[in-house]
Amino acid sequence: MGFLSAASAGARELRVADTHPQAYPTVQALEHMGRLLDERSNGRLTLKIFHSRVLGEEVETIQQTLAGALEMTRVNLTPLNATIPETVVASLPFLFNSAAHMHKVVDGPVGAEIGRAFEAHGFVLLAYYDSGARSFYTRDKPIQRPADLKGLRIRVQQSPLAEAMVAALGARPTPLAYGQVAVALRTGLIDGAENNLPSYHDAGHYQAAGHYALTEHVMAPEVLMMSKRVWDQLPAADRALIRQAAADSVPEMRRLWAEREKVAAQALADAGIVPVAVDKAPFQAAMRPVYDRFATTPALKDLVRRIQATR
Ligand code: GTR
Repeated sequence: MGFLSAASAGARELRVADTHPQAYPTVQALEHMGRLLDERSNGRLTLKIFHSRVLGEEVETIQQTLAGALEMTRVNLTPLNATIPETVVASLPFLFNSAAHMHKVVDGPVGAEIGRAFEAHGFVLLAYYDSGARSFYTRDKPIQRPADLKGLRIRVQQSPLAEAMVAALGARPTPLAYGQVAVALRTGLIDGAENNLPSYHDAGHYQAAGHYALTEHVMAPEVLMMSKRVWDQLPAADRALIRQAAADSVPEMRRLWAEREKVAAQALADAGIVPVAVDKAPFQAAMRPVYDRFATTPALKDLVRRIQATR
């Protein structure tokens, strides 16, 4: 008995939630991280992954993580906008001009600064993961210019910024949890939504909304974060192991993501869906008031400027 309790001293299972199913790259990256942590701690630190939103939608797992009832969650940056003001910056439309630009920013000083801002709000940022670019898709008619969105009910993530972005394009923003989008599209509660190709395909949204316009308006990354309440109770050596395993899951995630973007495009083509290129300039021009409304403080404006200057 004495031996057993000594051997398991400090053992800790860290629960992590993800909205996506097991085969999705974010969950695969968490599995990779879990293997690294397990190996490097000799089985003392383990990840228990709750995928397929069994612990709830993103706004719920964010709250559970804040409370310390859940150790970690993997969410997109945008549903954090109302909680962590600095996340707004990286969720702004047409801010990143490529995946390479986004990588350079999140891997550099601006990414670290946004990461530190999580701590003032009860979270510890462990990793930025890829999320490609989000584009609009619709049920009934294709979108070629902003005027085509006029009056349409477009689902957005639960974020004031996401709502304002869609409103600035003349559509009616409809905030819904991710798990409700497929049914809302099927039943006609909404006319369209916006997401990257892997999510559009994986969640079956393409089955109801077959017109995908390549607006590529938002490139907000995914984030893996931990509850600061839990973090503060961990020994420094365990924190270092967790940070390192999370960092080491990033290259794996990038590889899986690039692969998945191709697989999704092919599967969609097989289903007869070909994303259509659009002129992005008028979409981008419509976003000026959104920048004015959300990048308000000198600190936020400075982050925007530094991201734009990152080459
Ligand atoms: C996906 C993202 C999810 C979730 C979803 C959404 O691209 O990976 O974490 O935020 O979008 O639109 O709700």
